[in-house]
Amino acid sequence: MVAYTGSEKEKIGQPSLVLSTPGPAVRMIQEKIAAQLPSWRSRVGRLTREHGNYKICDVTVEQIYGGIRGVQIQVSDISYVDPSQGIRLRGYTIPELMTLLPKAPGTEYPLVGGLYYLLLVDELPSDEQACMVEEEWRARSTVPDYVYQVIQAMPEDTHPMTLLSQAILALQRESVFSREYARGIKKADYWEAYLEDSFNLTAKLPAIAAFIYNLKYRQGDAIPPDPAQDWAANFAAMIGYGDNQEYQDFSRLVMVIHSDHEGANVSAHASHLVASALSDVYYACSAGMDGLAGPLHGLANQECLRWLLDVKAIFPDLPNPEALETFLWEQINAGAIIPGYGHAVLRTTDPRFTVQYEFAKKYMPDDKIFRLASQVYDVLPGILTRQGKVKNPWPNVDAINGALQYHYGVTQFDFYTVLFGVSRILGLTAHAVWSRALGKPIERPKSLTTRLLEEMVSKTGR
Ligand code: CMX
Repeated sequence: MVAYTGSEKEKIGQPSLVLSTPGPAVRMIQEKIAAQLPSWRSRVGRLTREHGNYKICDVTVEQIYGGIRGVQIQVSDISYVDPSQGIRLRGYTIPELMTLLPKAPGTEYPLVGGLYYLLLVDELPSDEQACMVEEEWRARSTVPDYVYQVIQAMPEDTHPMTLLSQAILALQRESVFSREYARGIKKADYWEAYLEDSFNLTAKLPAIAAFIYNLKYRQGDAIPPDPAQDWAANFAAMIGYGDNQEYQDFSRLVMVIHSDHEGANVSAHASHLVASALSDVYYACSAGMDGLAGPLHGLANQECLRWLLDVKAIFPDLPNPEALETFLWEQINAGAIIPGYGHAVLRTTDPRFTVQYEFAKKYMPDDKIFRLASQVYDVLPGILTRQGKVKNPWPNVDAINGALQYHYGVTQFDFYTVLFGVSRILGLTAHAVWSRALGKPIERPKSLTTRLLEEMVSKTGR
């Protein structure tokens, strides 16, 4: 039995987490968003009114059967993936964010509260504004006991991503939006309730993730939150890294870089689709996590480390470049998918890979798994390019994350996607708030049958 009990003793059926009045950070963000809304609504209104019939792209049969790849179906003003440059969050590249976001005291790594402010408000926060978000998170961070009980009730071998998704779904009973919607809240105000829910959910994520970690890998040995720490460092502290400044910095880095990757990747799109039905952010984020849990998406980081460890077992003393090249060719020729390489949109090395690579070069240059990951990076893109099948031969964010976690002793690789997920919910919730603020409708594209497609193409004679 786990020692962790949380502190809220409440009766099922009585939502109690909701703050009756928003705290200062939420009020500040509400005001900032409200001030921008007239201009955004008029821009979007003008585009749809005056250019509603403007054709953005054609969709081919190949695209319909091929994962609607490249079809521009979404607008995200929060982030954009430039195929040749990588992600920009509110226009800022990863290196710019690492420089410009307010820093946690005593370190050169950002406060994640500052990033959340930027994602929501579209302006770089001052130190004070970033600290206000952190403070608001602190005030809302208590997780109700029943959420922990849901997690504890699951069989021991349940994947941590399932537990994360279930915990978020369990929290749905706290939804301010669902309660206010039932009371007849005006459509123009939906976003404010979404913002409340978003703060409540994101505030609790570090404690939920730490609970899952401690339950699964530390015999349920809970470590209480450290209110002196910021959101990301507090998470690190709650899984046993309270005295490890380097891991806390890594945690800050991880939470910034995984937060968003524009609006049409699997987790973002799943979450957006669910929220478009006016399901609240808990439903939407749980759905987003279910998509992130797939091996072609967020689970790839756990697969990457598994693969690197397999390679290391074959070459315990690190391979020479020729031996590694021969081995990789054998893998590719046998049809293996090398996790961490390739991307549906990117056509360059993922800057989220690069920033972790630089971190590792600085703090763990001699770590054997990192050196192996680095050797693979030297050789594999050339092989994938020569093989000619892969559209992007370069590493993505997942290629190296596990190697760094492993170095610090977070060796349970099935947990890595949870870390990705906790960060990604920052982006999912920011998107959800803005989708409601701009009054985006329910999504309902159209599906066809193969026979209809055959009839359509037969008319063209080709
Ligand atoms: N190793 C070997 N072959 C690969 C490959 C890789 N890493 N990535 C793609 N290919 C192959 C594909 O299987 C495909 O082969 P077939 O034509 O025989 O089916 C071919 O190359 C073309 O694929 P693509 O168009 O370049 O890639 P997709 O856009 O279809 O898929 C992705 C993109 C990421 C799913 C794919 O590259 C992959 O599976 N990579 C490994 C998993 C991974 O790292 N996922 C994390 C992505 C980041 C994220 O979403 O978080």
